[in-house]
Amino acid sequence: MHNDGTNLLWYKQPAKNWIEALPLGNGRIGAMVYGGAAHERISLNEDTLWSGGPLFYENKNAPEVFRRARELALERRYPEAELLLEDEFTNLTSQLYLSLGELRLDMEHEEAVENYTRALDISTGLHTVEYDCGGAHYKRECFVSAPDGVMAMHLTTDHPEGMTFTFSLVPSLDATVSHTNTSVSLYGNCMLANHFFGAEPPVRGTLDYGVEDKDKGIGYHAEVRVLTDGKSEMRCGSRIFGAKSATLYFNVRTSFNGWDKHPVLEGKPYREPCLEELAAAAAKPYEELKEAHVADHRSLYDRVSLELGGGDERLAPTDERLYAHEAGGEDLALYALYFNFGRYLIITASRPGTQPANLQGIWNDAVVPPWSSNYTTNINVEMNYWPTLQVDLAECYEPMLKMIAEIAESGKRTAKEYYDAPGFTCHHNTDLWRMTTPVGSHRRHCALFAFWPLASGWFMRHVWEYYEYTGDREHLERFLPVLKGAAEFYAATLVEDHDGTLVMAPSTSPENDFITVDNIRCSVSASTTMTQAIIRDVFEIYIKATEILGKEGDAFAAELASLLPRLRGFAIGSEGELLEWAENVKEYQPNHRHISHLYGLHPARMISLEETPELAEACRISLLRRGDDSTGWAMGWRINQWARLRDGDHALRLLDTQLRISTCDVMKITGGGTYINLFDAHPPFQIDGNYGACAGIAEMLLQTKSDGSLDILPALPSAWRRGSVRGLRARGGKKVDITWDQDTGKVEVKEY
Ligand code: FUC
Repeated sequence: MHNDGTNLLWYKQPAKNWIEALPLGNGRIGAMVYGGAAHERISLNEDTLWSGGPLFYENKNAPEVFRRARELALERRYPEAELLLEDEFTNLTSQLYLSLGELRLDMEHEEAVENYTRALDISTGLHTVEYDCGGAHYKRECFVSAPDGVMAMHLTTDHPEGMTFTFSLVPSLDATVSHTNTSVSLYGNCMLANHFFGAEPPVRGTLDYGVEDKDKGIGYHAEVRVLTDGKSEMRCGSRIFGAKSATLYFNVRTSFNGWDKHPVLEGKPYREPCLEELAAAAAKPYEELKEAHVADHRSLYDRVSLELGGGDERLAPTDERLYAHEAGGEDLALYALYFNFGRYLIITASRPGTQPANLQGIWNDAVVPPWSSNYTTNINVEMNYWPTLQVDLAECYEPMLKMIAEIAESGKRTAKEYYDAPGFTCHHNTDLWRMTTPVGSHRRHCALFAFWPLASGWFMRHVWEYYEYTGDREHLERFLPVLKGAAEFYAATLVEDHDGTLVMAPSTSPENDFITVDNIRCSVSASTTMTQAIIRDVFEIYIKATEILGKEGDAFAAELASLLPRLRGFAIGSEGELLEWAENVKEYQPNHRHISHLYGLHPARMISLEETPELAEACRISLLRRGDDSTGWAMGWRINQWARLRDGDHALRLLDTQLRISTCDVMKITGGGTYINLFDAHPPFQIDGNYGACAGIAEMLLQTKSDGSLDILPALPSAWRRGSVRGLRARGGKKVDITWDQDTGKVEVKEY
């Protein structure tokens, strides 16, 4: 295997735990391979395996509560407004993204294992384990195929008598497992669990799987079967012996039939499709299946490359490289590897027709995962899609766009029943069932995350950016009603503040609070910079979209245009920072991980060094005040912000901090980093940081100015002396190759 240190993760020991295992996926099936020589474990997921079913959390008093909270906020009685919202506006939490279980493989090895390696080639999506045992060589190759829809694992040995192993599926949920000599199936239903959800996600063991169909959750059928030249028998499960080679095929399908369909009463068939796909894949020669997988993977992965140079340090095992980097050793290729790994995670987690990447992408081994492994929409799911268009993977954006279109439907009821407003809205969490209501369950200090009906607005930036990068007018036409629905909600909820400007009151700034003049910790204000910026963004996007589509006479666009100059804009605080709330108040946590008020600098483009230098400087001061050290995603966001401020050295400093090793897998809100499998550590594992950093690196190398011209190497760190990047996409759809040498000052650019 050719290794230049930018496409290969490899180790001299198997994973000790899940955060050392290596991810495979086809957008739908997720697999984490531990790579144990004698005892292999592969943790398995399916992207529609969630608890629950369609459900709307009603709150009949919500519109009245909202009106009262608005009055209180406008009267600057913030703590009262906050308390009211927390007590009477919030509701139950989202559903859980579940773990399916594990494929276990136990080799009957009697002697010690030697010369062990495991590797994931991210340019092909192939995982390999190789070792010697008892004088024989063993090799195991594994991948999850998008074209054939299954996972395959191919085992070979040159042992004259072949190998012996047993295999099984170990469920995470209450399920049935049944074996034959050559196959194992695992099936059951997820928990409907809605009625179990109290203030917190449920605890394992208290989950209710239901007895009658109406009370059951998503049905699933998983199966693994083996083809081998060896023999098989039932002994401690399915046992294969005397095999020179064996191929295991795995598939899983669920009854999920759409966000608004009961998963059982209106579920779709899943057992037969699961078995049919499995049979079709197993009918093909293994090499053919593998070639189709590699060709498909490469067709996406090979579109972009990054070369930053480097020496022999790039050949070391990945964990050793991370430790050496943290100790201050130079490893330029490590940045390229990390960037490529972000692209790999897009290809493996998001494919057309699959669910968008959630907090953990599609990989989760817990029944009750951190933050339910849901879609957190006040930064996290947005960040998951930041790099996708930049690295020329527009088709992998489809799941996000589809979710947005579905939320534009499900969120109408929340707009109506919580705000008495037209259009649609979505608060800070959603799930497979496209929930849009505010969570929080009446807890103290929940408003800072729960009261935030701005996700629907932020999503419009994604709708817009897809158009910017692809120029796809049909997409814009299709999404025009969605853009309109988002704008209608905000247009209807705006209110005049005492200075005559229009604000959305009350407002929060995810997820920070401030100290009131009475020295009370509070998150609810009369307006916040992020809320105002998102609303402005939505209005401007709708207006631009109607212009592009030749709908100049659009009356609603004219109405929005008349609101724009009245919207409260950006302001600068007493320390020169960009103001976060309506007043110049002290942050409760000055170094907070969220930098929501900088939305206008990134991801939006309302603030720039060229066009609004004073505001850009205010953003710089805000970033300095917040500091670099934070959770994984928060550092990822900061990389993008510093890139927009054209400070490549600061962006690289953040990347270096993000690359420090983490071994912590419990929930913390400080101390982010990277696990040795290159997964981002919030901690715990959260995939947004991987995507955020990947986008940040692209942003350091290429941006597009507001006049549409290319901004080449806007934030190139001085340490990246020579290099090249190929195939990045700019807004406007151009592909760009750049080669640079900072010593000679030579930069070559190719646009196509
Ligand atoms: C938001 C963030 C947390 C975490 C969680 C999933 O609440 O503030 O840091 O990422 O989402």
